[in-house]
Amino acid sequence: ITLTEAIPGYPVLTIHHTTCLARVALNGAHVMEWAPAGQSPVLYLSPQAVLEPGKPIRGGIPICWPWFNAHPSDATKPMHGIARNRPWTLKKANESEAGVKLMFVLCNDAETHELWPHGFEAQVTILLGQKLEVSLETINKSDSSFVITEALHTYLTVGDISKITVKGLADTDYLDTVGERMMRHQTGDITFDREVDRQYASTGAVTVEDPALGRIITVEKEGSGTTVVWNPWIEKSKRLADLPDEAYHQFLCIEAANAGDSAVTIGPGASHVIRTVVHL
Ligand code: TA6
Repeated sequence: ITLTEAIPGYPVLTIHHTTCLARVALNGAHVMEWAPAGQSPVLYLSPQAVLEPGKPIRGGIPICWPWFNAHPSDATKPMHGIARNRPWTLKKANESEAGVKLMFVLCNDAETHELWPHGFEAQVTILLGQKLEVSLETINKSDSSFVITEALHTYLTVGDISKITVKGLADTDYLDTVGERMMRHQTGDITFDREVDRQYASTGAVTVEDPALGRIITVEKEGSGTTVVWNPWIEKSKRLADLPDEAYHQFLCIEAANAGDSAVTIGPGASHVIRTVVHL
């Protein structure tokens, strides 16, 4: 494990382990890259990702918290909350035969209070090995309840989006946010020939079958009632400055989330954990 600041003020942990290679930015406690030993990268990182303090990274696993998408009542607040656009404190970095365990903490301060007026401690625990596990724990340090929505917004590298099959969400209801927002029902597996941006009411695992790369990626989760599936396709890719126009062919987001009906109410002193595990 080495901590470097190739970009001044932007510390990144580089992990070279027998089980995997990875990079994790302290900005956002953000897993940027992960490749199990002997495999090509599993996470997608945009070549145009902006690596600047305070800016979200396009790719890897953005931590979207304590709200998912736009702030529920104030559109001037940052998309996807306050976690991915500020530095987290590295509390632990342990190496074992199984891999590397990192633990980051974010506590409320005057800045976060401006954006989200609650007392909290958020902890991100990352296990980097043959599998990748990210857990986000929210601890309510205040004396009143609060509600969060959240997503571990995992970008997966795929060989060719038009040949991808996503299994595990058949017969599930979802909120389709493309065009007119409406509830729909998923029959059969998910394939891609247009923009897809759907919030499935599901607690189960998902598999991404990628014949072009000859592999199947499994995304398991705990503490999550929503699975978000997103590919921007052509037009939205063009609108995203930190994403090459053609990049939509090579990635897919499978996000362990809590949004809509699965928003989480956390009582004073209580805590909640959402976890995602990615493996081949
Ligand atoms: O993945 C769901 C989503 O809300 C999409 O609508 C898209 O906006 C994506 O997140 C990325 O959001 P970002 O703020 O990172 O550009």
